[in-house]
Amino acid sequence: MFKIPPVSAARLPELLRAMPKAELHIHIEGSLEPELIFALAQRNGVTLPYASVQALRSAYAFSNLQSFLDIYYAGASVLLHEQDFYDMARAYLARAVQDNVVHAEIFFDPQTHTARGVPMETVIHGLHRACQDARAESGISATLILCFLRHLSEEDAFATLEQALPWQDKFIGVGLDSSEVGHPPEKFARVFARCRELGLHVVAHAGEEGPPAYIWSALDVLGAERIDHGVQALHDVALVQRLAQNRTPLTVCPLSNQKLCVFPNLKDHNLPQLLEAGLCATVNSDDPAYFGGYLNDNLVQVFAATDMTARHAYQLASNSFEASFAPEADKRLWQHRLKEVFELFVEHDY
Ligand code: ES4
Ligand code: ZN
Repeated sequence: MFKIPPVSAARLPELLRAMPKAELHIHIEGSLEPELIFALAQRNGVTLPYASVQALRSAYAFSNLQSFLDIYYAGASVLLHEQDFYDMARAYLARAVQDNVVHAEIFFDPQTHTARGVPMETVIHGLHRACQDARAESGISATLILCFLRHLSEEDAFATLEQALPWQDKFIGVGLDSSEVGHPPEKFARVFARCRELGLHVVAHAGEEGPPAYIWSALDVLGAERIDHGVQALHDVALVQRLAQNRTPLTVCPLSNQKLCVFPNLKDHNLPQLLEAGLCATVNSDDPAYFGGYLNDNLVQVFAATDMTARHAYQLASNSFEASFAPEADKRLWQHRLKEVFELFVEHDY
């Protein structure tokens, strides 16, 4: 077992930023900064219901998930051409590299685009090319996960899967996102069964605003290998035991939870308790352009608000690699690099 060196509170933010990490819960459409939204609107001749970058940014005051999703889908309406998807993903990946993210598994919402007449091929090719070019340029490993919108029908999800299958080699799995309450995982039982047959990885948002019962059905009905958010799990002792026993990862997003009022304040976030319960929790940015920060901002702010230490930091980064769908050889290399960075923070008294 690796011995975690004690690190003073003053140096903890530096360590959080420096440690290598994986990002497993990022909606690429949620990385569109207001400046890029306006630039793409102008490039594509799209009219936005906001007069300026400042007017758009000032609309970012959310009371729950739905109030955010309404603005998020409006922002995504500027994406029309392959180059738009490419530019969006390159901007995110460049930002991720600055945060020492060595691996990203990126969600995309094809139905948001195909419903506006954008071909599936345009979406997938733009995003995939960005992942390839970012890797060639900076070494970051980046893969894609196709998400179905749960407020739409299972039939629509099946049609979306069908449209994407010619490019199955360009995404590693499927997820389930959008409005949670009233759209339980069971609604998508058949389409997820088909995805599993196709050999795709399966994840699902559950227990963000919805009850622990949705986490149970994400696991038992959809066969989810990871739960996105999952913070409501702590209300159900048997569920916590199940998640801990199987090391089922939770991709937790502290700033998202704060901005969407899942927790009244960051100091009330249950991340420390999730870790203390032995769960494979990870920290992620969700929709960084909307929630006030990228991955390191999430880490630094949640650590500042709670009483977590270097031990928790190590656990979170290690969990992020364990929870990823990357090849085992890559995971071993990143875990090794993680130890090396922590060793640099050993405090010597000379
Ligand atoms: C999302 Cl925070 C969140 N929850 C559910 N679906 C989403 N899509 C984009 N962000
Ligand atoms: Zn999400």
